[in-house]
This record gives sequence, structure tokens and C-alpha cells, in this order.
Amino acid sequence: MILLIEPISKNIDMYIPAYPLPLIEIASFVQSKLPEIAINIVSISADYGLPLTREGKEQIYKELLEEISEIKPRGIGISCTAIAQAEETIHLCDLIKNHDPDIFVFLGGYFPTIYYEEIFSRTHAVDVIVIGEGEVPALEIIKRLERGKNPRDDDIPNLAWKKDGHVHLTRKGARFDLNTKALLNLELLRNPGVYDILPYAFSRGCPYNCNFCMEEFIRPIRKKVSLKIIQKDLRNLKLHTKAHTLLVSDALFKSFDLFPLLRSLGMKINFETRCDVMDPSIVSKITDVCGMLALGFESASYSTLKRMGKVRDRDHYQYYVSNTIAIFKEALKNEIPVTIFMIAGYPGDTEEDLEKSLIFAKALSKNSGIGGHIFKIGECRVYPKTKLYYHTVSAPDVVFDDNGVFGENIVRQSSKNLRFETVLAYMTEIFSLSNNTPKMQRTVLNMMPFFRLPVHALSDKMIPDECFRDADREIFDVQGKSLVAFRELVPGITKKHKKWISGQRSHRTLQF
Ligand code: B12
Ligand code: SF4
Repeated sequence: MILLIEPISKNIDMYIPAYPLPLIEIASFVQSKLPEIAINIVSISADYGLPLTREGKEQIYKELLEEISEIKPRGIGISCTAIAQAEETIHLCDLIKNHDPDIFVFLGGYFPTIYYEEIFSRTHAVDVIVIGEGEVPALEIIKRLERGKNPRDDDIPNLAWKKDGHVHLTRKGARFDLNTKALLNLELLRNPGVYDILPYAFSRGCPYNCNFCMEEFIRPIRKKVSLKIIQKDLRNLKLHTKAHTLLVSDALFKSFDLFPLLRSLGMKINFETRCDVMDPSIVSKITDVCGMLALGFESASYSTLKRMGKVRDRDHYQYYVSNTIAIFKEALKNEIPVTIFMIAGYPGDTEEDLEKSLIFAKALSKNSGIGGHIFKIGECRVYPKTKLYYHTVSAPDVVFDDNGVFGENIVRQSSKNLRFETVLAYMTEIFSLSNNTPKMQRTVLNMMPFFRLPVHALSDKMIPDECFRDADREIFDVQGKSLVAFRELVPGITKKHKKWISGQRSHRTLQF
């Protein structure tokens, strides 16, 4: 038996009741090659609950370890996509190894791919880290484990481990051939029926190399999944789930030609794309099938976008901005909810840059539509090892919380005379220009039931006991029935906790 686990994320704000796509991709691939091996995927939040307190978390881990004792897996693979999962991932590895040192623990995902050295310096509980795409290395690891061998004894590509104080890296393998991608096998999930949202990646990778992004570490070239595989996958999803929303998980989505196929599924498709790759005339043709459209806009300032590596020159900038306006207007005209993602206080930003974004948001928000719009703006984080990190540490006037790969790394002063309070004030003002129409509220609630809520709002007495997995109300039940009841209450809870809604992200982070 092999267990694959999606750990807890501390960021509740962006919690999406979606199956862990990376683990299903890997498990389906391994299962298709080794059908005789039992593989099971656990999503801690979906299958055990979302812990709101330390006690709740301890209860969940106790249950998980009891189960591990029963099923006795030879290996446990853990996926760590976001920084918000990193500390819990390490804690979980420690717990598993202390519980049973014979279980082979392996990790994969963005975080371990980029920060394997930092993980090894924190824990001895990880036997191997898989660098980059996990399908082929996981297959080879699991093959060896099932034969009773140590995967470190053979020359499996894209692995890292630490021995005698040194990190050992195996040879770099080729990119995963997406033509060999397995069909998603939902039966490998513990509770396939509990997910409201179906994530799917039509392609992997992005060639743009924006300075703040991590994509270039893992897949700097975009490759597409074949139409044949997509068709089969989507038909299976339709057949085996009751969910009606597909969440596009491409780094760079531009498969607009697939909308006729997507339409035939009878689902709503939520996707994010770049502001300069989508033709605004497409919007009116996808009205019936697009649930929500998101644009990674980031800023309206030429100087900021140039520092981000988002635009090449003035001409590109003009196109970037005018295309954003055109897509936005089309979305409103066609009653599609639209989210504009923005970053405030990017290193080098002056108040003038923030003002440009504010003026832009003010102008855009003069247009209104039933679909509504959200300016989802957040403070800037400087992820170590990205190009942005190296620029930032060498910029004399920029101050950020340089608290390592596990930290928040928030930019506190983006240029000499710009105070963080000023950045927060702009964020609040820009966010308040959102038009949270009933349609937008329904769409967001469906996908992100805890969107913008502070953690303490989930303990509010208004929430009935049926939304919790335990009598002490320390573990939130995020399976369908509980979320249905919770969603009903969200307008009231949001009103009650209004002052926190546009505040800093730290209020939306679980504190263990
Ligand atoms: C979809 C998505 C989301 C969805 C998640 C929905 C869901 N539950 O699936 C939403 C919108 C919620 C989201 C939110 C956020 N996201 Co996001 N998201 C993505 C996105 C676009 C796709 C992830 C995905 O499914 N990829 C497809 C799978 C197949 O690829 P993969 O994850 O890389 O998995 C492969 C390998 O990594 C490896 N692997 C992964 N796990 C494992 C495990 C084992 C055992 C092994 C062997 C291998 C392995 O093998 C897999 C298959 O080849 C990625 C970018 C991208 N294109 O991947 C960003 C990305 C993961 N998100 C990112 C960020 C920053 C965020 C936010 C913090 C944004 C914000 N500012 O709020 C939040 C945090 C959310 C949280 N809860 O913590 C960053 C992560 C950076 C980081 N390390 O923190 C990414 C990488 C974007 C980027 N390029 O910078 N996100
Ligand atoms: S376009 Fe998006 S995914 Fe691509 S590098 Fe830039 S931020 Fe990353």
C-alpha cells in the first residue's frame, strides 16, 4: 500500500473544496503502470477536516497515525505546493517517521523542488525529495518500495536526499511527456464525491518568467495535454462526479479553442489568464460556460510592470492595459464575474505607482454589470530564490521581512519614502472599488467558501454544530453538506466581520 497525502494549508482564505490535482495525476499514472499496487490519496482537510486550533490539529494527526498503523503503507508521498503548506508538511513528516521509521517518506511539489536544502536542514524525516514533475520518479520509487528495495540505491532521475550532512542530487531527467499522462482516476481518492470543484490542467508550464513567479523553476516551457486525453478525462469527470465547476489549473491558460468541448460538459469553467493573451472578442462566445474569469493584472504602472518582467516596453504596456480594459468591459457586458489580481507595494514601488493602480481601478469600476468584479489586491511577498528576491536584497531602500523560505517575506517598504501603512490604505481603497454583486457572491462562495474571512470568523457562534467534525468545534467539516449550511450564513458572517475583510492576509492564516 502506498499513501499519498495533501497536507493542511494554513491559508484558509483561498481554501477550495477541490481534489489534490498533483496527487491524482501522479497516482493515476503509477496505478496505470502498476495496477497490482494499492494506492490511496488522502486530502487532510477534505477527509479529516480543517483544524481551527492546535488541539483540533493534534486530534486529526492522531486519527491519521492510527490509520497508518492499520494500513501499514510501505511509502507515504506528500505534496507541498504552496508555502502555506510547508511547515505542516515538515511536521507531518516528523510525526510519520517518529511513528514508524520503516515508512519511506517522499515529498514533491513546488516548495520541495525549490527549497529541498532548507527542508533537509529542518528535518531528518524525509527520505527523498522529488524535484519537478512527479509521475516518473514516483513510479520508480514505488516500484522499488514494492520490491522491498531502497529507491536511493538505484539511479532514479530528479531526486534529492541528504546523507552524512551532504545533499545528494541524482541526474536531471527529461520533462514528463504529457502524451503519456494517465487519465485521472478518481477512485484513488478517499471520498471522490465530496469535492465541489474539479481542477484540471490543459497544459503545464509558462515561458514568461515573471520575476516574482516560481514557474520557471519547474516548467519554463509550456506543453499541452493532447485533445484525446482531455476529452476522455473530462467525460470521466462528468460521469463520476456531481460537481458542476471546473477550475482551470494551467500556469498559462490559453486553450480557448476548447470551449466548444467544455460547453458539451454542461459545467461552468473558471479560469485565470494573462491580460495580454486573451482576445476580448472570445468573451461573448463563452458567456454560457464561463463561471468566472480572472486576470493576473498585478499593476497599472508601467514602471512596476517593467520591474515585474510582465511587459517588455511601452508598446507592450499599452496593449497590456488596453486589452485588460477591453476584456473587463466584455466580461461585464456578458454578465461574467471578473477578478483582477493585483500586487501592492512591489519592490521599487513609489506612491505614484500605487496611485496609477488606484486611478485605473477607479476608471474600470465606473463600468458595472450583473456579474460584478473584484480587485483582489494583496501585499507583495518575496519568495527566496526567485529573481525578485535577488533584486530585493540588493536594493538599498527596500525593506522586507527576510524570514527565510518558510516565512511570509512581506515587503514592508517598497521604496525610500513609502510607508507600509500607505500601501495598506491603497489596498483597502482599491479593494473597496470591487462590485460584489449577488452573482459574484454566489460564484466566489461556491469556489472559495472562506474567501477573505478572518480565521476567528470560522468559530463564530452563528455557525451551527453540524459544520464541525467535533463537539469542541475545533475541526471544521469542509465536506459538501457542511459547506452547504455554511454558505447560507456567509452574508451574515461577512457583515459581522466586515472590518477584517480588506485587512492583511495574516488574519486569514491559521495560527498553530
Ligand atoms: C490551481 C492553483 C491554485 C488554486 C488551488 C486549487 C486546488 N486546490 O487545486 C488556488 C486558486 C486556490 C491557488 C491559490 C494560491 N496559490 Co496557487 N496555483 C495553482 C496552480 C495554477 C496550479 C496547481 C496545479 O494543480 N498544477 C497542476 C499539477 C499537475 O502540477 P504541480 O502542482 O506542479 O504538480 C506536479 C509537481 O509539482 C509534482 N508534485 C506535486 N506534488 C507532489 C507530491 C509528490 C509525492 C511527488 C512525488 C511529486 C509531486 O508532480 C506533479 C505532477 O507532475 C499553480 C501553478 C501551476 N501551474 O502549477 C499555482 C501555485 C501553486 N500557486 C501559488 C500561489 C502563490 C498561490 C497563493 C499563495 C496565491 C495567493 N497569493 O493567495 C494561494 C495559496 C493557496 C493556499 N491554500 O495555500 C504558487 C505557489 C508558490 C508557493 N510555493 O507558495 C504557484 C506555483 C503559482 C506560481 N507560479 O507562483 N492556487
Ligand atoms: S505569466 Fe503567470 S505563470 Fe507565467 S511566469 Fe508570469 S506569473 Fe508566472
